[in-house]
Parts: sequence; structure tokens; C-alpha cells
Amino acid sequence: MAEAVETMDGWYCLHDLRSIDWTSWKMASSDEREAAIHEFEQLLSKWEAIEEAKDGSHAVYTVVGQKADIMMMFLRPTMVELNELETEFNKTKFAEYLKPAYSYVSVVELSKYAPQKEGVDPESLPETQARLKPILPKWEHMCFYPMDKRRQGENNWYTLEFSERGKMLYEHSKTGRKYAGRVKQIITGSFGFDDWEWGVTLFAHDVLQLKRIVYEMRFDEVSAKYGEFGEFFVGNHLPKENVAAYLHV
Ligand code: 76R
Repeated sequence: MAEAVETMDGWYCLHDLRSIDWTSWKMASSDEREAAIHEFEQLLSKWEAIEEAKDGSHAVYTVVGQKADIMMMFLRPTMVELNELETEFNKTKFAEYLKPAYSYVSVVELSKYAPQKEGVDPESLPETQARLKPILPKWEHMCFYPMDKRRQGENNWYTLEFSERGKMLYEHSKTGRKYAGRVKQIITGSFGFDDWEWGVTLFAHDVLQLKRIVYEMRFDEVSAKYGEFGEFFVGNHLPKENVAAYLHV
């Protein structure tokens, strides 16, 4: 039997995607719209204070294409806080004009494939802690997609030996490192939490870097033979100061 890898798990993660019901938004009075925007901005300020205190993080993007209009990503120390945050948002006036488009529940994950230093628990290292509880970059573009590792005929990731999987992931990480500074990736694990096995969130200043990394990685053995992918979402950063203009009708 192949052996499972140990994982290090950090903040819990919710990707929450909504579509705007522009018809009802336009039918609302301008006072109602203004109040809804103001309340949403206040919630954004509250999330910013949580991020400032390093008790979580969030990112808000507008989605290109018809799959959704807004993509929000939240990180919180517990699943309970994630749920409270979601419920608080759902109770806002603004949420009355939104329709659910997609959601994904996971937890920031690092795996222990790399050989470990004798007597050093990697989880205790400050650099590991920083990666498990990341402050999300607010780069211009973001892309999210869920994925699985294949379990089919010859290509079954879950019957491969630990060392073989580790070797392939090492090769994969070499491709990844070529994009250092241009693409920031957050891998979240979702076994037992959602319909796929991992969520992949990528941030980039130049949107083409998202296309390039995903394409180049298709040729890594680990993706070519074992990667199965769900829906892709791509969007542009929506800073708090642009919310009112974005929602202006
Ligand atoms: O965590 C680390 O940096 C160590 C090396 C590493 C691991 C173990 C690493 C590096 N990844 C790891 C694991 Mn990754 N990653 C993806 C995708 O679209 C695709 O084909 C795949 C989607 C991208 C774009 C990406 C980017 N990685 C994983 C796992 C879990 C596997 C398991 O546990 O079985 C998945 C699902 C996955 C998928 N990866 C990197 C990157 C980048 C950019 C890096 C380099 C990070 C850096 O060192 O700066």
C-alpha cells in the first residue's frame, strides 16, 4: 500500500462567488443602493482590520465572463469563523441583490514531501507558519480552480509510492519557482470538505502569467498524467475604493 503524505494545515478557506442581479439592483432606489454600498464598505473595513491584526485575510475580485460577477476569497483560523463571516455577509443589504454562483471550502495546505532536517519540525518554522496563514496579495488578477489527482487505470496517483510522488512534485515545484515574483500560488486542501481534492488560487500582476504557468505545468508529469481540473474563474482586483464605481448604475 502506498503511504499518505502528512500535511500541515493552516487557515480555513472559503471561495465565495456571486452573480449580481442587476435588474433588481437597478430597480432599487438610489438611497437603497447607497445604503447597501455603504454597509458593504463597512464590512470591507472590518475585514481589513482583521487582516491588519493577522487574524485572517481576504481578497475581492470581479469575475470576467458569465460564471459569476464577484469572487471573494476568505481565510480564517477556524471553520466556525468562516461560517460566521459568510452569514454576516449574507445578512447585508448588498447580499439581497446577489445570487450564489459557486463556493469552495478548503484549508491552506502544505505537504511534507520534501526531506526534513533531523529534529526540526517544519511546522514550527516561522516561514512555514507564514505560508499556512498567508495575507493574500491584492495583485491585479486572480484565478481559482479546483482539481483532483487522477485515479484511473494505469494513472492512479493514490497507488504510487511516496518517493515517486515526491519526485514528481519536486519537478513540479521547479516549474513553479520559475514564476517567483510573477505568480503567487495558494494551495488549499479540500478532502472531506468539498467536491474536489484541492483548490488552486493564483495571483498575478500580468494576467498572461496565469495562462503561462497553467499551460507550462500541463507538461509536468504530475499534471500531464495525474491532473484533473474543475471550473476556472478569472478576475480583476476590486479595491474598496472602487466598489461604489463598480456598482454605479
Ligand atoms: O510547497 C512548496 O512550495 C513545495 C513544493 C510544492 C508542492 C509540494 C509546490 C510548488 N506545489 C506543491 C504541491 Mn504546486 N501548484 C499546483 C498548481 O494547474 C496545474 O497543473 C496545477 C495547479 C499550480 C499552478 C501550482 C503552483 N501543487 C501541489 C499540490 C498538492 C499535491 C499533493 O500534495 O499531492 C497541488 C494540487 C499543486 C498544484 N506549486 C509550487 C506551484 C508553484 C508556483 C510552486 C512553487 C512555489 C515556490 O516555491 O515559490
